[in-house]
Amino acid sequence: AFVENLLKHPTFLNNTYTTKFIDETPELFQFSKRQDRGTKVLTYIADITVNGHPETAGRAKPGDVKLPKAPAKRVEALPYGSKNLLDDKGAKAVADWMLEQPQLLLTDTTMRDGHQSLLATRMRSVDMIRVAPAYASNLAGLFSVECWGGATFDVAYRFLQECPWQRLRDLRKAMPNVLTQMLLRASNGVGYTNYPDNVVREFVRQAAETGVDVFRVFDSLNWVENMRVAMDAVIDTGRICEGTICYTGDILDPDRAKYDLKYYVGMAKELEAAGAHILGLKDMAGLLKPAAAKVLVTALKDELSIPVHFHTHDTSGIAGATILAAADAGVDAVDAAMDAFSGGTSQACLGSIVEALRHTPRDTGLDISAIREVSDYWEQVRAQYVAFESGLAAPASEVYLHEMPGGQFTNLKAQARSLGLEDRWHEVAKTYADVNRMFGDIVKVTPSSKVVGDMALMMVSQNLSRADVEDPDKDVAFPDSVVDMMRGNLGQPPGGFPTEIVSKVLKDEAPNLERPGKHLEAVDLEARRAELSAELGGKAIDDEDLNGYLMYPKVFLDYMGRHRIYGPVRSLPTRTFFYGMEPAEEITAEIDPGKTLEIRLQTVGETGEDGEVKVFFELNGQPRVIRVPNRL
Ligand code: BTN
Ligand code: 3PY
Ligand code: ZN
Repeated sequence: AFVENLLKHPTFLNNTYTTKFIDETPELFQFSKRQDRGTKVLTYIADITVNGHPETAGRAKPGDVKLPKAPAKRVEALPYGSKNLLDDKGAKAVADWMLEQPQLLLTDTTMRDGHQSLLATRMRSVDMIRVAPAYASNLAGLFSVECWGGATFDVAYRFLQECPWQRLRDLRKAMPNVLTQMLLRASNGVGYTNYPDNVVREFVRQAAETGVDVFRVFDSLNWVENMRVAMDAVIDTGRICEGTICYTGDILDPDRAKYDLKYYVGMAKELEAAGAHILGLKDMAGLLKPAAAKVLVTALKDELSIPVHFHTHDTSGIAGATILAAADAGVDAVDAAMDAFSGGTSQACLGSIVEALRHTPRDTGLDISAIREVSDYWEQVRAQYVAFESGLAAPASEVYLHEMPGGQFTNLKAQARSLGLEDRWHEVAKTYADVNRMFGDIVKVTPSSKVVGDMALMMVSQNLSRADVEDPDKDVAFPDSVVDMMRGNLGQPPGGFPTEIVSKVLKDEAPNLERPGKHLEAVDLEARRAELSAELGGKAIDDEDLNGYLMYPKVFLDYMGRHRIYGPVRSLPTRTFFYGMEPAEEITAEIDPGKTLEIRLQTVGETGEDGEVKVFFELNGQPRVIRVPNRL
């Protein structure tokens, strides 16, 4: 019936549809017969096999990759890990333990920032869950595994057609002894805008319940005032609150005095006083240089009584040196990515840090052969995602000019490409730096980094210079996100935004200088649950789905609409998800624990008069024919 609705739809008949057609055309979903999950998954495979996946069209294709094989468990009984300590003794005890350890503690970022920074966040849950038992058994000495939050939440719904909560639940179950970690944008949740306080609290409560142990909480303008709601909510759950400074500028550069040592130490003390169990030092662009790290970490260790956890990116190629300098200065924990997901806009190489520190006082104690095995697994995983590789071919000192976060770099480059500005990339980078100065030299991290990026792209595409934008006699149409930020809807940077740019953007409108959440009315959660239930034809709505809807109403509904047609496609192998199947190929997909679909593609028929293709499968040994429109 779906296909009938589709084929009769005027947009479809006129050939004016796009890949968003299904999302934007709810009446297609009005059919009575509910299909079983096997049929839905076959419909998805048939559609991708015939039409391709819109996200991989025209991109590099993986070679003949096999299903990645995870390393075997080296021990049967799971070693006592950081998560066991949290469960037994609580968050404060974990922080105290961190301070007592001589070894440098490590967080593996592969499952969050690693792929966010190298593969536009496109890693699918199955590729993570398959290797999680090897982490629990062979790498239980890790401090934590960063595997949730940041951009992974909306990308899961939006592009991977899967539920981010289910990913978290499955990972937690497969790694019961190691801390899971997420990145939380304070009042911006895992979104790009400030949410009402009760939405932020409810989101944190649910994230803790489903499986997050360590919450790295930051604000995109470093405004501690705007972090308290999220931090308090984390502390209330009994989980670990990592109150985080975002590092920008250069503390050793007298010309960047706004963000000097005193500024960072002051902010760190505010976060400690606000109840942070750990101080996060988040160098999202990789600007902290080795000599500056020595000064900053030494000062933080002197002034604070909580542990310090350092995060950086290797865009410049020098992150390893910075990490070793931080380790020398006594930093308690650092982030790194497994070798195959390290370097460039991602984190520094985990295995190499382990080796560099071996036989030194900060020896991590991790087993390098276990790391190599896991990295070999990640290498096979990465090969499946070549369509999303878009990073740096070589380290780039240009990062000290533009100061773009590693997690934004590839995205902005892709946006530039789609606007036809790819060969003007260095101009975009330079303009990004100009915009930063024009906005008063702000912290650039999601969502403020997106605002700066939007402005830079607008200026380059319209050939506007900073002087043009600042010219009081010149009319400039600012991007919505710029207007929103100048209104104060992301909060205030240190010292506020320059009045000239605020009045140019807002004209006579007065900005709000108070905490944005103060003016947002609490959301009636049960009313929203009822509204969502009605949207989905009376379906019962659990708290996870409600939280997805509260964060991203349209993205969530689009996901649910596609889920009704395509079913549990998260269980498909990655190659199948992005490229469909070849004739005579066989795959399996575990749609529930113990319930596995055995799928064989027999053959793809010719396109009929009606524009439809018959795709012939065997599903668990039974022949099945699926009809899909040929949209090519
Ligand atoms: C997107 O770009 O809309 C997300 C990727 C998922 C799209 C799948 S591909 C086959 C099917 N047809 C659609 O219109 N959407 C889904
Ligand atoms: C995010 O918020 O997604 C980031 O990675 C910021 O660095
Ligand atoms: Zn990062």
